[in-house]
Amino acid sequence: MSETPAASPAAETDQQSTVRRGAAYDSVFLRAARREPVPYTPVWFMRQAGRSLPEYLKVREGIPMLDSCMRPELVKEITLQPVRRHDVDAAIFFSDIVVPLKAVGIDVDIKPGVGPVIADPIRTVEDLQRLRPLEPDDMPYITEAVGLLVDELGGTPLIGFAGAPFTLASYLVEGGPSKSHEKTKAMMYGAPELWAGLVDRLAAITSAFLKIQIEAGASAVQLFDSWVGALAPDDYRRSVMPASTKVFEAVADYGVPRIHFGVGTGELLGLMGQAGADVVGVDWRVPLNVAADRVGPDKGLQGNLDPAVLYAPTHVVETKAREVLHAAAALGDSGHIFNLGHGVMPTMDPDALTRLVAFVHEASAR
Ligand code: 1CP
Repeated sequence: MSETPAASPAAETDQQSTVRRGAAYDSVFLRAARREPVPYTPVWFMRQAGRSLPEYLKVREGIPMLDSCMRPELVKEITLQPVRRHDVDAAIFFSDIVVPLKAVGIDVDIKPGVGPVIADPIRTVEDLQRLRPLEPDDMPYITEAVGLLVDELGGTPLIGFAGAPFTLASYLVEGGPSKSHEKTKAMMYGAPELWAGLVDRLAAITSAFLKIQIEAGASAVQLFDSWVGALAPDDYRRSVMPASTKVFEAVADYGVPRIHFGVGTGELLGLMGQAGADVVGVDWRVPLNVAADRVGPDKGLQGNLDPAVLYAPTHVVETKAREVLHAAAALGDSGHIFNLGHGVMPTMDPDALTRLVAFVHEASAR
């Protein structure tokens, strides 16, 4: 990380922002995402900023989750914590997929131990009218936090992110976390026009959220479609993929790598490869050499150690991590970003993650 003092984001010119974005351009993470040769495999962890770290629990004490996302200095500190601790190759911006929904006026709260809860779910054409477009001025705190972070991170890239239309729609329609997504699917199957209107509005909100982060200096973005694995391929292709493709197209001109992730997506990997991302995230159920065949040529892959492996002894973690690296050799010399198959769990030992980063760097050195 750079020692340079943070410049005031308000005083920043477009040119400075371009220069600052440039600082991470040759980082191992961005090179791998562009499928350029790398000296070792880069690694970061989904949900690396958060509940597994005692220093996170300390700074969050007494501050509700969504309030914390609106405090730039706090967002900066939480985003940097795992970078300092684990020596990961990228920072993921500390926020949440529902933050832009709150910014457009949806009554959403993140309840501890539950997740996002929506006071008035969206289930009718009238409800849909409440989902207005997201304007850059709706989120000055995001622009400020990204600016502070990019100054501090120097050559370490910052990954911006957003929720994909299907996963956001699930929270909005169900009213909270759901295992079966039955109300969401009922709308998708039973009211296709309403559904199309919903995912279209969400695609616009998500595109705007990603643009805000990229324009402030994020040098890669990840679209989280965490729950899309609940769909059959034909339904995904018909009812969801066009909205996700709109998001990737909306940010294509910035030239920053676009990562696309979901859980349980083994049967969807081919379509996700076509949806428009540069890198496809894979959970632990499909070995990366098989995923490479399904996703198709010219795409990077991210993943895919089973997060639960981290609870096993170190030598087992290393054996399993080596298997992931071995499977990724199918991609050739580049194009693999090491990650877990899903997020860091709250009870995980942070030291096991630090050891894993060092191991991946060492075992993959070329
Ligand atoms: O009180 C707390 O500490 C709240 C826990 C928490 C945290 C740390 C939530 C609530 N969100 C976050 C931060 C967060 N969420 C990040 C930050 C950066 C990082 O990864 O380190 C990111 C990228 C997200 C994205 C997110 N939020 C996703 C997609 C990623 C994934 O894990 O699949 C999803 C599905 C959410 C919704 C959400 N927010 C919070 C929870 C507990 C959930 C999941 C609830 C559910 O099971 O449906």
